[in-house]
Amino acid sequence: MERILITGGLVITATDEIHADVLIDHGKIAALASPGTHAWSDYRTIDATGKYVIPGGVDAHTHMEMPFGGTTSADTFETGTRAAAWGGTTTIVDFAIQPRGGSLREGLDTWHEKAEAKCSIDYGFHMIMSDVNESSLKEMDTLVELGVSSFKLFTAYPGVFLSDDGQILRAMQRASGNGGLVMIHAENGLAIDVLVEQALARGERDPRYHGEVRKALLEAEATHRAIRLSQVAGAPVYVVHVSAEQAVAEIAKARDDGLPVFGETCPQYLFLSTDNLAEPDFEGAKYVCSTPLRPKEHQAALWRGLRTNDLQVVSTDHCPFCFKGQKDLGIGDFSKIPNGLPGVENRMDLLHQAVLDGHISRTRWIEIACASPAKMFGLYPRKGTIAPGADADVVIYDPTAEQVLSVETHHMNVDYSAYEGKHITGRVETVLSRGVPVIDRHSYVGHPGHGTYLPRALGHYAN
Ligand code: DUC
Ligand code: ZN
Ligand code: ZN
Ligand code: ZN
Repeated sequence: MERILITGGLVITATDEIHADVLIDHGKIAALASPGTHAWSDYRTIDATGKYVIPGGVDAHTHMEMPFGGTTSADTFETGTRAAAWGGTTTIVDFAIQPRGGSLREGLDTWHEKAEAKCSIDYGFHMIMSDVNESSLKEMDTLVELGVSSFKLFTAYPGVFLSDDGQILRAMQRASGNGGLVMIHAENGLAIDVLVEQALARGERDPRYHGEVRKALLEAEATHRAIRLSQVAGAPVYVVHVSAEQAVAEIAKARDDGLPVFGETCPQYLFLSTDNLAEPDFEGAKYVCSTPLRPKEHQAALWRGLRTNDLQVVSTDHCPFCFKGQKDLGIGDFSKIPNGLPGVENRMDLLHQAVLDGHISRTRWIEIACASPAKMFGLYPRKGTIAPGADADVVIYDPTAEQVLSVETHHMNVDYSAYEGKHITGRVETVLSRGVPVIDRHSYVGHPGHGTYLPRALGHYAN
């Protein structure tokens, strides 16, 4: 059916809440109309009475099929994008990885092969630069032209991903010329490696020590350094997966000084803590990710940052590893636990719960989960809003349905839920991707290959 009319719902965008009918034609939003004023004769109706009509979620940070620590993240593009759709996300931006000693183009080609004809929803790529040199710096310009307009660099993981300050400065200078955005994984990886070695020598081997050696101060230090380098380069910077209160403070200070500095946090830092990392019988390994979970006291600063727009985006850093067969690589040595948490399916629900818990408003929910990531990464207004001309990526969300998050009911290809047993009020009912149903009243009706590659424009960031 090419024409769809969604009637009776409350349409929520980053800026407005209005009772309106949504008219969809040929995969695009055609119009928003006063309820009952539609003029079409040939269309399918979706009754959204009592429901929210929201833009599909934009998850700007996922790792499908990512090689890490001798294993590979458990969701493929097929399983991961299907799970995303179940959770009301209709766009992901995943991270292609430049092989060390190889080119950006090689990395991009590899990720295209992984994703091609597999995705249920639309997808784009960022590029992880693990080898900054003359030739990869030049290649950044080409990548921007190919729609890969953002580049992740690491101050962590020496020998694998770490770039030194000179390399980071050069990449930022290049981005300042070509309009690309440098994203930084900010943790002082060299200092962390010293602390890892010392902890293991003391016999500290359990998952909870992962949180102790990856210190908040070392996240704050690397965040500060990235901000200063970006200032010298005259380039914007986007700090990924911010978890420490002190790192939020660095970003807030820079923004108060008028610098184009942006921050992302993730649901795991808002809802989980070092209490989870300390779970007995190696269960803490389920919660090992980097940056690490922090003591609960950090959460207030993250919520505040989201309210004050010192943090602009919540994405998942979805990087699932099974407890059995993957996380257990680190039994007896926490530093060998593959880093990452599953979450691509849970983000929209957890943030809706945050609305009910009083942390954020409904429009802010849509802003941090849909509109801001789309703007930041050159997908707006095609993605992230409900407005004439936008892709009809639309979620019918039931704000009163009750659900309990569990491995028994989730669709991610991983043998545990990081939020097992958590009660959520609110549930995705129907999901359209470019006007095509992917989830229809709690049934998956999509197919691999519906999702298309999204070449992205340059981001437009409003400070
Ligand atoms: N952090 C994770 O937790 N997983 C993948 C890479 C990263 O930086
Ligand atoms: Zn038609
Ligand atoms: Zn990272
Ligand atoms: Zn990541």
